[in-house]
Amino acid sequence: MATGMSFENMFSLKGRVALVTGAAYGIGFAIARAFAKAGAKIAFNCRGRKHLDQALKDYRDEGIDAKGYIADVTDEEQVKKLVADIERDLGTIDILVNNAGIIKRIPMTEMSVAEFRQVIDIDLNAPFIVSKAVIPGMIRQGHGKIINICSMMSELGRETVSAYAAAKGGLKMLTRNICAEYGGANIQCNGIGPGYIATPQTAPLREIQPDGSRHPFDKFIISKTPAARWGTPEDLEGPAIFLASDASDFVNGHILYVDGGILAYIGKQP
Ligand code: NAP
Ligand code: GCO
Repeated sequence: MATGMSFENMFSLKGRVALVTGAAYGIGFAIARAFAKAGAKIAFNCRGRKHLDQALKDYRDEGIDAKGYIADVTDEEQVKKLVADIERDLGTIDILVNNAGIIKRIPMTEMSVAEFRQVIDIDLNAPFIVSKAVIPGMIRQGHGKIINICSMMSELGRETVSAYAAAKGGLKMLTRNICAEYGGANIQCNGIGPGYIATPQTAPLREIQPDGSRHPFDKFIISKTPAARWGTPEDLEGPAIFLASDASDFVNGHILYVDGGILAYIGKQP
């Protein structure tokens, strides 16, 4: 409980074991790096050797001794092994960030069922699988923090992202349900809903056009965002540390939108 703690201890993650899924690059990497700066021991996974080796080098370059594992978060057996390996190498997981995710931008009537299922599998089923594997250890040790990376699409729809919106809307409710089911075990499960963040996932929306002009979607996002810019992965560091630390011990089942104001804004008047 944070009451009476010094400011530094309140936000410190010293000695905590954190698993950030899909943290070889992008938002996951920035969150893991921030946790390491706050004192946490970092574990991350990704799907292939090439990304793993590059990420281990990137963490080392930042002075972070992260442990990296190859594991697909949609595969329950691989996830069980991942959690067991982390417990062996670092100890019981104190903080889980369900960050791994994909998007497919395809109009709904053109999207195959297999494509829809793949997005749901990675963006919604996997946070269930990983949380399920980690919660028993958190119960045994008497505390735990789970952060689910949600989206603007946990609240809003748009053309071409039906599967992603369905998954991220579901993830918001999985977050609330984990809070409801395990809050009594001193587990806090919250979400972060990033706005439009400049990462590989959104690179196609920011591509410079053949005539040298900016992508129309890029201009659209700037006009929809009161902060008038894209977010950066670093914008998520403070909110993630807050939700991983003792400072948020009575915050549970909440989605913290970190969106430069998008959800507060109806859009520019004509
Ligand atoms: P990104 O740059 O595409 O990174 C996604 C990460 O997820 C990659 O490291 C990828 O690893 C990993 N991953 C995907 N499927 C996986 C699987 N089955 N098993 C293990 N790892 C897997 O995306 P990002 O923009 O950083 O997004 C991170 C999270 O934030 C996602 O959940 C995304 O939906 C969410 N988000 C992003 C934005 C944004 O504007 N960028 C906004 C809101 C929410 P591999 O190397 O194995 O492919
Ligand atoms: C899209 C984007 C979004 C963002 C993010 C918004 O195509 O609309 O990729 O879905 O990545 O999730 O919060």
